[in-house]
Amino acid sequence: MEMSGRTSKKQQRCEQWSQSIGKRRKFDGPLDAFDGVGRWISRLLRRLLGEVTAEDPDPACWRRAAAAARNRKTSVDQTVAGRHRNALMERAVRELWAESRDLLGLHSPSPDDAAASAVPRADLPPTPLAFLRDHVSPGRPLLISAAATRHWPAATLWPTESYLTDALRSTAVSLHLTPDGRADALAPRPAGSSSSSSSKCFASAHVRRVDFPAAARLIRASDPAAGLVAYAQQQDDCLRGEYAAVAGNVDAHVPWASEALGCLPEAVNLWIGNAHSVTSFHKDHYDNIYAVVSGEKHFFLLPPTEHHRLYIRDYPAASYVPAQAEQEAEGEEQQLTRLKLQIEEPQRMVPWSSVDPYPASLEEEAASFPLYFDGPPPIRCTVRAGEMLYLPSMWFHHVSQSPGPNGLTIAVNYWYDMQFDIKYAYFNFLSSLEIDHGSSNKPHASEGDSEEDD
Ligand SMILES: O=C(O)CCC(=O)C(=O)O
Repeated sequence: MEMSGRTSKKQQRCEQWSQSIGKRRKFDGPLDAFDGVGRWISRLLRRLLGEVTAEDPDPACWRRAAAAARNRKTSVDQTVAGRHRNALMERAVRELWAESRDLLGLHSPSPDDAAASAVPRADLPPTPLAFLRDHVSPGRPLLISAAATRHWPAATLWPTESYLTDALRSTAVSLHLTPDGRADALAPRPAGSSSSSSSKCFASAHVRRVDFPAAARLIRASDPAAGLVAYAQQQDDCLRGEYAAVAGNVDAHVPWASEALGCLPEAVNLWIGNAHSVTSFHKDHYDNIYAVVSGEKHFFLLPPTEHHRLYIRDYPAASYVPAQAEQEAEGEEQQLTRLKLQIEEPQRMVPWSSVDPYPASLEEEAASFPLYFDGPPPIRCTVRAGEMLYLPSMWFHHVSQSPGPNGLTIAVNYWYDMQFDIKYAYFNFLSSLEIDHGSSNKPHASEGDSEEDD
């Protein structure tokens, strides 16, 4: 997803891996056979296109509207015919949101039960067949209780104050630094930067290699009030790379998921942060098994069918850099205090979700992005220490966290290559449909699935 640091790595991997799709899989047949959501989307899209065609004014009216728009140098969609078409599109897509949630059985819990989630919960890990049938094939999340990781040595070792610091005493790790805990997220464009109409940019963290004990200290002390938030979140299979010394404390893969998906994970990542690190809305081309070891992770989820609600637009890429030239040697933590944002040169654009679910001004954000704020609430799911979330590929997620007793939130996730099947094609087609809901909702040139994920 980072288009600078993080996303470009994922993007490269995705390109390489997508070339090898199909070589390792055992279960291509059954996945297609259970592809209920894909078929449902196809049915809805056919209906939607049928309605738009059937209810459009006659072709002569369309031609007149298009000519009038050309003469006035406005878009066809600003004409009466265009607005009529947009209204139909929006109505049909809103129906799709409701019907796909219904199809997946993701019903909002009672508002009286603040802790409840629409995500189905299992006390024990599923069998591979049940996981494939009930979750992977329909693309339906699953939360699995602490029984899933109770046998991991990490479950007891990592939440302590000192185990990781001792085990990784002389290990340099990649630390992602931002002033406010929002890496790979939109930020106000730095003053003086030119050549883009957007007032925002896509900001990537400043990445430093730091000895783990110093990294843990910086993470615990992270605070936007002090202008520095550190998050260890290198997404390049880092548990088996930088953190290899402690990789044996967790399962090398998730056996029931590997069996169901017909492959081993492509990447196993470690995430260590405190309450100030937030991951903005995005999606990934992976089936994700996300296990929390210490603290809690709070997910906001939107199914891929709700693509339009996130207003994915192109933003110029920017990176945080030290405000003054760094003099310290690698491994030292002093002077890591001030960062400034710089637009990347040569400029490149990153397609990213425009929506911040916790904006400074809710009124302003809701007026700019009504499809998100007026639509069904995102599906909330808190994953507690010991629990595992299955997050199907292409689901949008926004993640915040609460630390455990050691002052850290620690999680491991297993990314499995997704199946680039007919559902993928349907979602791409859906995302290419334009809903012109006010000026904030104009699709960007590269809309489709080249996108913010990886
Ligand atoms: O834990 C986080 O901060 C983000 C996790 C995430 O985006 C992922 O697993 O894909």
